[in-house]
Amino acid sequence: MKHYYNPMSRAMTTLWMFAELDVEPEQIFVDLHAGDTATAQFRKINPMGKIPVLVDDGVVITEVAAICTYLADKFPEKGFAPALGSTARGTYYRYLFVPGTTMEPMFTVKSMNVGDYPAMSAGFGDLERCLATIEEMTPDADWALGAEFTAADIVFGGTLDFFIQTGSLEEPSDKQKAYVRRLKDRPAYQKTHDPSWS
Ligand SMILES: N[C@@H](CCC(=O)N[C@@H](CS)C(=O)NCC(=O)O)C(=O)O
Repeated sequence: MKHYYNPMSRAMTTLWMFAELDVEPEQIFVDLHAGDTATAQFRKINPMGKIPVLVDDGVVITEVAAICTYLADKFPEKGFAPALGSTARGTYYRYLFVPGTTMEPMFTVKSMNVGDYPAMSAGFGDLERCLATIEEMTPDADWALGAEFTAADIVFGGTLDFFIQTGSLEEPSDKQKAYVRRLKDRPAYQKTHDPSWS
């Protein structure tokens, strides 16, 4: 498996996933400032010119959530995904999908100071609804699915951490801060995140 990454990017979440699984792929450092994602060679792998990218047996997997979901399924013995067909699986998918479909576009729109837009037709709604969703989904204790830590925490928790750290989520609640603290206490998080992120 080849993992295209840069530790100061969203690829820190897939790096973290590998560390949680205790799996070591071939790591390919991508220098964002040197324009590595704009080369014809890289665009052939990912036309979006984005990292992280995972290549497994010639198959290209892009998107943080897709890579984490794929890895959780590839190493079922590590217990990072609930059983197929269980109701927990439904909750799990929600935590995997909301970051990319709702949190990412909402905070991007917020950072761009876009004026009025039709929130009813925008899939990510408006900031108030998005913040309420994040608050409701943030676990009071333990992890997204209860006692078991899963890829849902890496994708949802990693995205929450990212937007708190970048200041996009301006006033995290006590519950959100406590959840992110629990994530940061994990050895695999500490191994893969620059100390300035802690
Ligand atoms: N939706 C993508 C976003 C990935 C992303 O935005 N990556 C940024 C770094 S944080 C990137 O590769 N930017 C390089 C570029 O656009 O050239 C995912 O979830 O993987």
